[in-house]
Amino acid sequence: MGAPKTSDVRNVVLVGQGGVGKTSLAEAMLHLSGKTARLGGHAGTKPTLDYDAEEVKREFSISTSIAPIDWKGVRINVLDAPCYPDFIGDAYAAMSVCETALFVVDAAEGPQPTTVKLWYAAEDLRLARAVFINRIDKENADYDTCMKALRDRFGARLGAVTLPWGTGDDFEGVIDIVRMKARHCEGTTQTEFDIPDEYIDAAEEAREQLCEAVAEADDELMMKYLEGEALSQEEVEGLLSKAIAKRLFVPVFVGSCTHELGVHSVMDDIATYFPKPTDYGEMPLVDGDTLKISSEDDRPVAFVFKTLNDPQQGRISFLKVLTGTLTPGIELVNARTRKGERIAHLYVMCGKEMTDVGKAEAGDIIVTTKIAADTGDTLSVTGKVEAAAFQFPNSQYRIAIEAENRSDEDKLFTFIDRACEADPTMRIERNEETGQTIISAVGEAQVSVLLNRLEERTKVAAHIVPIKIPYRETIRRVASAQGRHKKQTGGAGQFGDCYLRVEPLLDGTDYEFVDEVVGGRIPRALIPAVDKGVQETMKEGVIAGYPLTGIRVACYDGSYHPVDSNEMAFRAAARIALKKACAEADPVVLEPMENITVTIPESYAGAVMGDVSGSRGRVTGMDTDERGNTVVTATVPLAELTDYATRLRSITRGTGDFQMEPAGYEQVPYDVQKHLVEFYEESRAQGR
Ligand SMILES: Nc1nc2c(ncn2[C@@H]2O[C@H](COP(=O)(O)OP(=O)(O)OP(=O)(O)O)[C@@H](O)[C@H]2O)c(=O)[nH]1
Ligand SMILES: [Mg+2]
Repeated sequence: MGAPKTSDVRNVVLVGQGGVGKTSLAEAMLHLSGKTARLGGHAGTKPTLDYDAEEVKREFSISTSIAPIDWKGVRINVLDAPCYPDFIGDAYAAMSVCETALFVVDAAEGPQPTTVKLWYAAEDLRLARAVFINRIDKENADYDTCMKALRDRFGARLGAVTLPWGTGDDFEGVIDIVRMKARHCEGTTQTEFDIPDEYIDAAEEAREQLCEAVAEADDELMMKYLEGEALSQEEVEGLLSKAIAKRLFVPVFVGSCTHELGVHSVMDDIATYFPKPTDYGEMPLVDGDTLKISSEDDRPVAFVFKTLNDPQQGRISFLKVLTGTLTPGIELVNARTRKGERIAHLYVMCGKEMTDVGKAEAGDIIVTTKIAADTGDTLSVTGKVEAAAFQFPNSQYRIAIEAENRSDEDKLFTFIDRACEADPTMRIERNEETGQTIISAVGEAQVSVLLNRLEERTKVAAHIVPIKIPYRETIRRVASAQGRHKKQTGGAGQFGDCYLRVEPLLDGTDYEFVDEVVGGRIPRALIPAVDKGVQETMKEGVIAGYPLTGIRVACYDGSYHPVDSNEMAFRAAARIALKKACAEADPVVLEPMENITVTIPESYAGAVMGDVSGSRGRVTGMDTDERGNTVVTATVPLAELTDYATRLRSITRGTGDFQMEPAGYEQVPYDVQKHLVEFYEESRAQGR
C-alpha cells in the first residue's frame, strides 16, 4: 500500500445505532476490495476490525478501527466507529477528521436514537452525509417504511442512489440509480444486468428525484432541468459530487453487509462522487482561524484524533495530516506542550495490522507509535498551529474506584491516568474532601472495560465503590457554652476554660473567629489556641462527622491557671465548648446540590420531570431548543444524581443528554439527617 495523493483520499466514518452492521459493512468492503481473503466476523471467521479482546468478548466495537480500502485508484479510509453509548466518544473524534459520515441504518428499525444524535453532531461538524440501509435480507426488512421514516426525520434532501432488488430471502442485489443497472454479486465478483422490467418504473422515478435533488447544486443546470431538458449522464454525475459536498443531497444506499450485496455501489460512489479532503476539511483553530486541508502548503501539520495504549506496541497515535507531507524521521512540535515530537515511522493501519509506509500526504489518515502527544494535540513545524478541541459527549457517569490492595493505589492511578490521556471522555481525580479516587466517564461499560484492562495488564485488581457525598454541617441558631478542660495527673496539670458563642453565618463565609475576651481573663497568647481548637473540631463536625461550615465563633470569657494552662489545654477546652454550643444551636447537615440541564425529545419530558420530583429535586424551568428538543432545568441533590447518567439513559432510551453544575449546599430533610447521624454514631461505636 503506497501513499495516496490528497485528491485520491476519501475519509468516511461509519456511524449509527449500536449493532446495525457498521463493522460488517467495513469488513465487506475489505473483502470485496481484495484486502482480506474471507469476510471477517461472519460465519466463524475472525473479525479484522473488532480485534481487541474486549470487543471479541462483548461482540461490539469499543474503539475506532481503520479499514484502508484501495478502490478504483482511490484510498478510502473507512473509520469504523463504535456507537455503543459508552464508547461513542470515538465516533465524535472520528467524525472530526472525516469529510463524510456514512450512517448505517437497520431496514426494519429506521433511524434509532443514537443515529439521530449523531446525525445532528455530523451536521454541526458540517460533514457530508450518506445512509446505508442494511439488513435488507431480513424477513422483517421494510425498505419503503424505513426510507419514509428517514425522510420524515431528516428531511427531503435524502434520495435513493440504489433500490433493493427483491427483499428478505429474495434479495438479489440492488438497482443502481446512478448507473441505471441492476447489480448482483457472487463471491467478490459483481455482475451488471439491465434493470428487470418490473423495476423500471421505480428506477425511473428514483432517477427523476435524484436529478431534481442534485440539480440544485448548479444554477445553470438547474435552469436547464427546470425547462424540461434532460441532463446528460456526465452532468448528473458532476452534480451528484457537488451536491454531496455542498450537503444539498444525502445519498441513500441499500443492501446487506453479510451477503455483501449493495456494497459495490457504496464503494464505487465513495471513490467517484464523495468529497475529497480538500472539498471540506477546514479545521477550526484555537486562535479562531481555520486551517484548510492542503497539499500545497508544504509545512506539515498533523492532528492526533485518537490514541491507543497497546500492550505490545505501546502508544499508538492516529493522525490526520492537515497540510504538507509527513515522512518518517520528521521532527514536529506539539502546540500544547511546546515539546518536540519525532515521528520515527508511519504506518497504514488495517484493524490491528500495521504496514510501514514512506510518507503520508495532506488529507490522509495515518498511524505512528511512541510519540508523547495526547488525543486532541496538534503537531507542526513551528508548534504554533493548534486545532480547537473537538466536540465530545458528556462524561457525566461518575464512580469511585479502589484497588483491592491499598498498596496498589499508585499503580492504579498511573495506569488509569494514562488511559485518560488517551481518551478525552474519561477523567480521573482525587477528591480531597472524601479521599476517594473518582473516575468520570460516559458510562458503566467504559469503566468496566478499563478495570478489566487494568487487571489484565498490571495485575492490579480494583472495584467500583459508591461515591461519598461531601456533606457538611452547620447551625441554625445562636447558642453559647462553656468548655472546661482540667486534668491533674501527679505533676504538672492541664487547665483550660473558655466560653464560646456560636452564630450562623448566612453570607456564605465559612468561618470567623472573634476574640471578645476582656480584662485578660484568658491570656492573649492563648487565644489562638482557642481558635485552633475550634478549627480542628470543625473539620470533624459536631453531629455526623462532616465538616462544620458557615459559623462565627466568639470567645467571650474564660479563666486560666498560671502554671497548668497551656496551648493544648485551651485547644481541648475549645473543643468541648464548641461541641456543647453547637448541640444547642440547632445543628443541621447540608448536602451539595446540582443544577441540571436535561435535553430530551419532548415525549420524555414528563418522565424526566417525574424523576426529578422523585429525587428530592425541583424543576426550575422548561424550554424548547432549536431542534425541537425539550430542555428541562432542575435543582437536585448530588446524592440523588450519582447514577443519573445510567438512569437518564434508561428513562429516555439513550436519547437524553444532561449537564450539571454545582449549585451550593442545602439543608437535608430531617429523615436523611437522622439516617446520616445514626450511621455516623454506629461507625464510631464500631471504631470505624
Ligand atoms: N442478516 C444480516 N445480519 C447482519 C447484516 N449486517 C450485519 N449483520 C449482523 O449484525 C450483527 C452486528 O453487526 P456489527 O457489524 O458488529 O454491528 P456494528 O454496527 O458494528 O455494531 P457496534 O460496533 O457494536 O455498534 C452481527 O451479528 C452481524 O453479523 C446484514 O446485512 N444482514
Ligand atoms: Mg462495530
